[in-house]
Amino acid sequence: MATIQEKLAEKVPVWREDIRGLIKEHGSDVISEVTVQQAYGGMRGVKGLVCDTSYVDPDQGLIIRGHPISTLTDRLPEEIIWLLLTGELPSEEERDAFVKEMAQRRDVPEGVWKTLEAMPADSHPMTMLSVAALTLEKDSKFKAKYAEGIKKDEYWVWTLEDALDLMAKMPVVAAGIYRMRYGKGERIPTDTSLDMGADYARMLGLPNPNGELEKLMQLYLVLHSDHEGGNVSAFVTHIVNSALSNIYYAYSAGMNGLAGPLHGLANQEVLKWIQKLQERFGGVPTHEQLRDFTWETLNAGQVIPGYGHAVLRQTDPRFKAFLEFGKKYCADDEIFQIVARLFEVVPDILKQIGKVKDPYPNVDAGSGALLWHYGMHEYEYYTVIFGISRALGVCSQAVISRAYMEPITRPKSVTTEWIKKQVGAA
Ligand code: HAX
Repeated sequence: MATIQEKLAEKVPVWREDIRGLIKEHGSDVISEVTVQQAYGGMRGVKGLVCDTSYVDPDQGLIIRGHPISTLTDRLPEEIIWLLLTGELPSEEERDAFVKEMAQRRDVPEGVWKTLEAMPADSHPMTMLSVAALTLEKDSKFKAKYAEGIKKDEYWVWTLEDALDLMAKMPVVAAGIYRMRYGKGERIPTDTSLDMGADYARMLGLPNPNGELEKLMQLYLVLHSDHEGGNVSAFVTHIVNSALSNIYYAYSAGMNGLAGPLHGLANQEVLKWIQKLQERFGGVPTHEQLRDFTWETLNAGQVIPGYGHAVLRQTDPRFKAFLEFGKKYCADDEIFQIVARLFEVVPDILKQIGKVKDPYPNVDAGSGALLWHYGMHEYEYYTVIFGISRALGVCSQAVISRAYMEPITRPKSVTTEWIKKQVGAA
């Protein structure tokens, strides 16, 4: 049995050699080209980034290290961390030891709580999450080692230490934010005998009938963990860490991107939108009423939250996993029923308007309904859970980038004048 540090110490030199050979043999081969449309269009489809932790197939959805996400839904978040970092699932023995190791890293310094308590009482919970990550920064092991003067080929070792610390602490921080921000009473201390997902569910202090909330949180942390390298939170984390700003700075920056309504805030927007629906029609609307409301939203120039994706072109398998969970545990819940019914109505409408490339639900379309069912009605908080899950992916990506000894990220920008000259435009 190996520890994660030993496993990576074995693999990193092999990966490096492989990439060195690839660059040596094929360094000047072309893998992508950029059109004018792409340069002004959010670089959609431009292949200029490497991410080996996961890949999003337009039709199959998220694939983590070769495993489709639908095959990983019964795994613990710790197993996913191991998979993201090493490319393999842990043995049972490795998993159990790693769960224990991660539990030992959960302590959160008092200064973090004091900082959060000093923030305005109506701060957005995502702002609190980002500030908490920055407050933890003072203890960065990478920063301390860098100041001592370590070699570049060792950067990954200390980035890994920071990454594991951060991933382990953020659920504790997030549960503390929930209780503080919404007046739920004292913080509930961590229980190091539990895995990350179960402990997080317990620290929230919400009803947990038959352990269902624990199961939901384990699933939640797994499903949102990673989504290749080009999404806003992953890309931002990658860029900031490439400047050797440590993982706390980089993750905090990534979370500021996740807080946008076109990215991680969409789960909050979905719930708001569904509640408007409920208010308007009372109870679960008919298919016809849902159709009218969807058109009304579109005609008002707004997007349908939870639908569409920059890469996916089919129903997100993560949405399907939440739908299955809901059918199993809360099929009678009104909000869940609306989510399920919207799935029957919205794709056809989005297909009709023509311009939407992916008319199907993404992960955010279903997650909020389940949280609501288990008593978490503060939907502004939902993105925080996305954020602590996304720590798994973005931090693993940073470790791998340092393992590959990638340089600072610095693509070239050009001016409109330059583009006009280049393409011979008037
Ligand atoms: N409702 C209405 N219109 C939509 C739409 C939706 N759900 N999704 C896309 N469109 C529109 C776009 O606004 C765009 O219109 P304009 O040309 O008039 O600007 C057009 O369809 C083409 O967009 P696209 O190429 O299909 O989509 P993008 O890659 O530009 O954007 C988004 C992808 C996810 C941002 C987009 O689908 C959207 O805004 N969805 C709603 C918000 C949402 O659910 N976000 C969460 C995504 C998952 C995620 O990252 N979670 O963190």
